[in-house]
Amino acid sequence: MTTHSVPSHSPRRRETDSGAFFKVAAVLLGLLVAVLGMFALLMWADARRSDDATDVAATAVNQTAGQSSTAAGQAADHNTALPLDSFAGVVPENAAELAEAHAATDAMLPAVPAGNLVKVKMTLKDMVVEVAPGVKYNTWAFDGHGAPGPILHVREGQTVEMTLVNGGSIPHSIDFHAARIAPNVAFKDVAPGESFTFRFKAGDPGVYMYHCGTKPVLAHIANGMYGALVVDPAKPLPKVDNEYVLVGSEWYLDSDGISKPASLSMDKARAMEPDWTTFNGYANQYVTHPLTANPGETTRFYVVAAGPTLDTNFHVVGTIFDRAWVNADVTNPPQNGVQTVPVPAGGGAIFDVKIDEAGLYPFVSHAFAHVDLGQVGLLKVGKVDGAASH
Ligand SMILES: [Cu+2]
Repeated sequence: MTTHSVPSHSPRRRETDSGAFFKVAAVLLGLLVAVLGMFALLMWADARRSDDATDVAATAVNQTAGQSSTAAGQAADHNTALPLDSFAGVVPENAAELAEAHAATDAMLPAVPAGNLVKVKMTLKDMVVEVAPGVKYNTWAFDGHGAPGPILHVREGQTVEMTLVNGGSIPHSIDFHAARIAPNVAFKDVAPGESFTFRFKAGDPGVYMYHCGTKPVLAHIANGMYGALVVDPAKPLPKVDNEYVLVGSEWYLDSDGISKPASLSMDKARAMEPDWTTFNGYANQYVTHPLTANPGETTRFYVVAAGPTLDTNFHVVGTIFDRAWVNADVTNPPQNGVQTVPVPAGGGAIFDVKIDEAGLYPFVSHAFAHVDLGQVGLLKVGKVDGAASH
């Protein structure tokens, strides 16, 4: 009978093996410690380098701007104490009156300029804007527009010639998501008082974000440096009756902004704890001054989520998207019969709704904390009285 002998070692042999094993293990462990030590050293050096970079940026900003010193100072301070003071919903007593008096940002999509070359000139400026009734904020934004910047509209194949004039007190830049271009060349920092012109071909249809890309980008976007560019496809989308552009964004305040303008709270921006969230820069502005449509018309919304960090979960109460070009991919057929579409920070999407029945149809970010903070408006269809449902 054959037996399969299990290799066995004498006790003596086992002892020897285990001794050798421990020696090898000790050597390997030593090597591991050395390698980990090296990694730790490299990571520490890297952290030091990025801290230094932040400090350099903060110093540069501190030297050149008054209100920016808070943001930049906080950018270098990593010891954020939580919880952070919230100014969410804090408005003066006459807020309703102020909201009524506020001229809502024009959300209508402008016409496409004629010709193959579309010249765009924007001047960046340090300016105070209102982000909610009676709530003032120190932005770095676009002269004549505030935040967001102008809605740009071109057709696929047109060339955009962008001239950025820096009328602010620190360096800024402009980054077009619609462009295929070397960012280190085109999206470079422009010093205060300087201007810079570059061109790109709008070869990819959709709706795109543009924004300042100067470091720290979180602070520059949070301070209002963003906008939307619509690129019509060469083969046009179905014709609709109304076209509106909505740019979602959030605001992080270091004070309530009532007795004096608030500036950026970098701590809150990092913690993603906004005081206000808005469509086109001002909380609830289209609740007081609704966008309009007639019964039976189709309305198209071009939505960009500028962030700086949070998404906009776009939904129109009382209807369903007949067509939704998710991620603004207009080279493929749209989705049909969709209720809510997340528009990611830095992304865009296009929505068509045909509404037959007169009424007040709220459009929201269905992440409802955002509705509470101001990211809600109304599409008023036909002649209606009364208050909105949401
Ligand atoms: Cu900037």
